[in-house]
Amino acid sequence: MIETRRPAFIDGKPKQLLIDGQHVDALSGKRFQSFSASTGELVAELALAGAEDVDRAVRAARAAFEGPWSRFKPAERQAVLLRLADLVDAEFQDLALLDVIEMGRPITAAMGLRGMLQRSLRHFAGAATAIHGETLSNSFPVDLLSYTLKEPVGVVGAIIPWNGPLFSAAWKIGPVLATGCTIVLKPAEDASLSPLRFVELCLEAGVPPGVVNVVTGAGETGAALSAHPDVDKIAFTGSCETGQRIIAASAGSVKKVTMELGGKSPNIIFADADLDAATPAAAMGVFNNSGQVCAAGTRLFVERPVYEEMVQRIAAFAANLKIGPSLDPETVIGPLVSAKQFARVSSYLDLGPQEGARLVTGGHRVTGGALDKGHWVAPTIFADVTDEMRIAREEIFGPVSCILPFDSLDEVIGRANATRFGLAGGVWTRDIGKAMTAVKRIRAGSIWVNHYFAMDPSVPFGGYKMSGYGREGGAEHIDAYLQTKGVWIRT
Ligand code: TXE
Repeated sequence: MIETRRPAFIDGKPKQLLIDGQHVDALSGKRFQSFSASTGELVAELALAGAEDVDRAVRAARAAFEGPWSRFKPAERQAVLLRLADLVDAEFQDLALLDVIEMGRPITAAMGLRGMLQRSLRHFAGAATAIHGETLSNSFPVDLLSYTLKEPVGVVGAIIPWNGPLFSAAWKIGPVLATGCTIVLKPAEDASLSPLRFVELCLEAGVPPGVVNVVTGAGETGAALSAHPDVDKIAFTGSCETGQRIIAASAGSVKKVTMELGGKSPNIIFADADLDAATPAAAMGVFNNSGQVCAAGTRLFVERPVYEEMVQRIAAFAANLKIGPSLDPETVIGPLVSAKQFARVSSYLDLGPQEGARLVTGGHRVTGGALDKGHWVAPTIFADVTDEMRIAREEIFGPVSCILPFDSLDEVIGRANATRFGLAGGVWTRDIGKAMTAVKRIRAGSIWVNHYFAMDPSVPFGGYKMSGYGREGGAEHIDAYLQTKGVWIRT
């Protein structure tokens, strides 16, 4: 039974910054407001961090990095992470509800993230005691022993988006705690509450003050963090355009940077596929979280012999998805996060028919009763889409699927790759040869075969091409928070 009570963290009090273990106002005293995606109601007033607050947070993170935190043994960091996992689990419903209320993720989907969050935090805990260098051969003329040390990269600035705030916070903070780094986290202005509460739980779990800090605010706050000279690394998830700005800003002090950016991922259905399995997966591969998912399979390529059948099957599936407020346990399609995101998505709803695409279902805002207060878009399918159309090239980040016919393996792989993005892709076939060829030739960081979308802390996730660089999940995730020192000892 899912409880739908208001989490205690939404208490009407202004939310402050969390710097050096203290709740503090912005030095300017400025605040901003966050509203519920479903009801439009004010959820919280939050401190608006300026450059001077970012500087305070970075100083605290630097002092903690060089101070007590540096003396924590790996097993002590592990114990902190395990305590955090327990605290997060005990409070999971409230944490998830913060995202449900603030950014509009449907409650049933939000509650479904519990296992993944637990696995992730326990995975990071395990990683804390598994960090190791190597002993290496060398051919130097005198006898020298050479080996490597893995050391924490230092102060991390993490900037996260609104489409999965709790999960994003955990995947940025987890490796920080595992490796002995410290962090200043900048949540998205539309979804700061679950990251803020998550960081309070870090303190309760025994993370020393200054190790994990939060500065709330909009793009200017993130810009100050990415330009701060004493930040060693930026970990960013968000749009490609903002990512490019952050890379430019971080160049001033040559920060290490990892980028998880957007996508326009292909999902390819061959005629020999199990169409019963492919139909719901292809639909939910786009419509999950109202399409506000970086790896959404928004270019759905269907082989010509089953093309029209699949268009109709997916349209029928989409038309039956329950649209509703995010707190309703029946809801599958919740609201878009904001009026700004709605304006973006509706511009593409208008563009599709103008470009010559066939609107099969959806294509409009859904209103009436409780839905008048937020921005719902009906799951939308455009068929007969061609590669040149902007709806097929640009990330829409709404519940909009573009279906494109194809005739051959070579052709579809070429077209699947004809994008500046390379985050993910899917292939549906019973022919192992075709599947393996597609896996090898699609230029993207994740490929699912006869499935769409899976993530696990043990498996790397990240982008090829303009979808970014660096991986989250897997060994590379931890490695991105470490640097390597080569050591030589005369023997
Ligand atoms: O993203 P931004 P927005 C895509 C998606 C969406 C579009 C716009 O297509 O429609 O981006 O969303 C912070 N320096 N994705 O405007 O700007 C910002 O405050 C430093 C895909 O919300 O990328 C927030 O914390 N930081 C994506 C974070 O960057 C800056 C998820 C992300 O916001 C900044 C989200 C600056 N100059 C959107 N400007 C994915 N990969 O999943 C903004 N920010």
